[in-house]
Amino acid sequence: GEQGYLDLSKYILKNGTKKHDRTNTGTYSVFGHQMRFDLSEGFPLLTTKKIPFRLIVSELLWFIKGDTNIQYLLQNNNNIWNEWAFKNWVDSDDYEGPDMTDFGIRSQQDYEFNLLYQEQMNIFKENILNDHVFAEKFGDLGNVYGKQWRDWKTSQNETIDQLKDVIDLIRNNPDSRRHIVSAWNPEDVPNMALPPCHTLFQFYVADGKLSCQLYQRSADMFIGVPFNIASYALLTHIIAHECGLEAGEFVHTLGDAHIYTNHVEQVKTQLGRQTRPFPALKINREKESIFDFELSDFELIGYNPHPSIKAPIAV
Ligand code: THF
Repeated sequence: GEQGYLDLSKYILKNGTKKHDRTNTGTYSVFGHQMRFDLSEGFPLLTTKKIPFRLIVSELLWFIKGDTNIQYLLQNNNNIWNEWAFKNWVDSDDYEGPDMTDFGIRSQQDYEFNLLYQEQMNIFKENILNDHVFAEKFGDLGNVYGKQWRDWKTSQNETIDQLKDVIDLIRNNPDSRRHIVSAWNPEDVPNMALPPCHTLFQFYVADGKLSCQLYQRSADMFIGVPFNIASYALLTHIIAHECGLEAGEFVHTLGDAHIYTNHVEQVKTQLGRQTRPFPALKINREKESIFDFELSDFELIGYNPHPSIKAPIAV
């Protein structure tokens, strides 16, 4: 449950190795850890800080659609992937504004620069929303999750719909040990804005319940992990619904589990809070296929979290 998440955060602060990382922020890091969430005990949306559930739903629906363009996210007022698409634009020959090299780290350290950055980001978002040609060129993150889940390209120039296939296999052969979806496509990794952090997941059926285990190679404990837990819990619920099963457990296995050095104070604030009961998830049971769900088909009952805690995202 949530305590397992808090215990790991505490452990990383105390025992993590200080490591340098791609984003030049610096992290405290440990390698190899597992958390378990029993989905029959409630929906695992953290209560020690408020997590915006609607962002988790729209991101998951975006993956399920096989979409890789942030235009859909922006249309749903979801900004969580903006920085990675923005980077493609400011690195391109089409970009004519002020220099945005290392905008992630500079926007946190330099107030004047941050104003320029916000201005360019707003222009970027407007263009993505209102200019289709621009959106096609710069809104696309490359062959990220949605592409690999729904439209994996084979060497024979065919495509594999891993998500549809895994659902068919769960229904037709629930005892199979091959209920796997991989987002890690080694040949395609260079063609992605960011190689997948949630690398591979497996489903498991026993006693009429569907469980899911995720292997996450890189885990941003404070910002990303609460989203990732809720996202895979939601995916497990809707696939269980489609297959006529109950939701079992979500098992979350982490590779490099880290806390960014500029999240330490926020983590300490969170660790000082008492956990509350998880909410319940209500889904529109009239929808039969996971490919038909929309934002309005999901509702949380009894989510009463502590206030949100702001933290900068490392780009
Ligand atoms: N990069 C890094 N450094 N950490 C990540 O967790 C991460 N992801 C995705 C891709 N790259 C990553 C992006 N997911 C937020 C949440 C999830 C994200 C990115 C950003 C975020 O800013 N959350 C805020 C709320 C934002 C809002 O309200 O608009 C928060 O406080 O939780 C992990 O897969």
